[in-house]
Amino acid sequence: MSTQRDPFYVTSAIHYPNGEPHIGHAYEMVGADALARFMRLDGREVFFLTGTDEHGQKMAQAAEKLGLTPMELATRNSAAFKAMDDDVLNVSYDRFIRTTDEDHHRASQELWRRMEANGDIYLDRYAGWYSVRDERFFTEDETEVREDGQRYAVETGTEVTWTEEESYFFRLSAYTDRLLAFYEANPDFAGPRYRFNEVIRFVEQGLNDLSISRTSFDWGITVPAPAGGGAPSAHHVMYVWVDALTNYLTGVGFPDESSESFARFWPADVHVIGKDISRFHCIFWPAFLLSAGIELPRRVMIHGFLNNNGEKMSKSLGNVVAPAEWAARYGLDAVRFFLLREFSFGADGSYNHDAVVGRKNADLANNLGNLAQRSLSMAFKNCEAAVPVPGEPTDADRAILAQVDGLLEHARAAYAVQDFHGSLEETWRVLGEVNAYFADQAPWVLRKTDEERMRTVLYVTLQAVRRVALLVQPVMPDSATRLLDLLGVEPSGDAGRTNASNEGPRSFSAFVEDLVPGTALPKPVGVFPRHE
Ligand code: ME8
Repeated sequence: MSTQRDPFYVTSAIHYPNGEPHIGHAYEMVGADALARFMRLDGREVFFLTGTDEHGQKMAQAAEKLGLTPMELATRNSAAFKAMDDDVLNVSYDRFIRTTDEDHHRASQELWRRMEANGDIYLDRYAGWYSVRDERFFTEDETEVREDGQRYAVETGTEVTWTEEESYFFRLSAYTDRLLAFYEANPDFAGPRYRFNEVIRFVEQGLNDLSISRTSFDWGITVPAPAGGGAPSAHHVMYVWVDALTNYLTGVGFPDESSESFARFWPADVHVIGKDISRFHCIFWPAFLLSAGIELPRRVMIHGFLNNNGEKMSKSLGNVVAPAEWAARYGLDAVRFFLLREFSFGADGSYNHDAVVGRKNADLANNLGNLAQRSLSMAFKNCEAAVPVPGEPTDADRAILAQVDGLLEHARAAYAVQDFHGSLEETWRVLGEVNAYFADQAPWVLRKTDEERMRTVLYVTLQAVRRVALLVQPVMPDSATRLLDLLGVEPSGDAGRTNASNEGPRSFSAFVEDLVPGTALPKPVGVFPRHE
């Protein structure tokens, strides 16, 4: 009988397919994917949702400029985002949702009905500033007129336009106190703390009601007819963020709350999003759910922005890097490793060629690749191509393995708060210790003086490499798998992705197991090449 595994529901943001995906999108997907893979390997039943956010004025305008219908543009670029996940980044999502999917329309309308039934929606007129680029309303004092005579949003620097139309409103103001009480009771609801604090400070100033429908264009989900009868005086489509946030419910079966999937996976464990959309996820989203009587997600992880050499990426600066170009230049796993190792997920980060090559050569080729290749080659040549039979361990052997053994618990604590960087940093600190051990013990000298001791040192080193390889699978799935193959570690079969494309993950339950002496080893080949 199989025991039911503990569910874990993780989502990325859904991306606007008004253009092609860039490395910022890739960064988010790599983080969310590492988290999903980690939890699967650690025995959780994972559902990982990603997709594209296809409605709204930005999409409608972008399509018009290209002479396409919004649906044509969405379909074309949504495929580009999916191809990035499938063909470039090796992202192990379980569903790729499009907000134009039929079930998503039903889910969004049902959420709307519930908020309305709770008395939180009323009809009024909106008159104010709107940024199409940000799909966001701004009050006058959040904007400024610049030298060119145009008005811009101060926070995001995007142009705003005067918008005046009939609109439905959500009584967000009524949720100020409830949200603050919720944050207080759930200090880990959002992370990192400094970004959560920004949200809290904003709510403490008091919230205004939110315009949640538009009438000046029709590319969106139709607002359901008012429950009390009577039709609205204009054709309303939902404000794109109402429908966008609802994707997290649709993805697991809402509005069918009795569905097995919804019961199992809702509330979401982690929404992975970028810092520019923290208010939508930490304020609007919980308020909508409170209104609709739906449980709130457990956590929102707010990652920083990735810049190019310290500069913001933008089409006008011409420094937008295509993820596929990067993966082709450095190798996908080196890129994934760099993105999660170089800076902490919550902070902003910057990349440049030298930094990526530095990580690839020092951390991967030298510290991990060389150690693996040297210990495996020695075992292959001097121990009949098998895992060596160790003698009695010394204090040095026990001490180094104790450090390696501690890495799994460290990783669990780190991944619980999406601290991928912290986990990798500690893993590479210990790997440094293993390298020092290997150099001190000098098995190539022992080969001539004390063969049993040589075998023991090789066994201990391979044991350490094996545990490190197990732990880095979420970050570098292909390279880690190849290394585990070289170490003669059997795939566990039950820890794969749901829509499996790569075979052979080994679950963390194997972490405490030992290499079996005498297991045949294949001829070793380098897994982490140097960047020349
Ligand atoms: O905001 N570095 O979509 P989006 C890191 N559709 N992350 C970045 C980034 C960068 N340079 N640029 C963007 C949207 N991102 C909405 C989300 S969710 C219900 C709706 C991140 O395509 C950004 O913070 O503009 C967001 O999390 C994601 O990429 C999608 O951005």
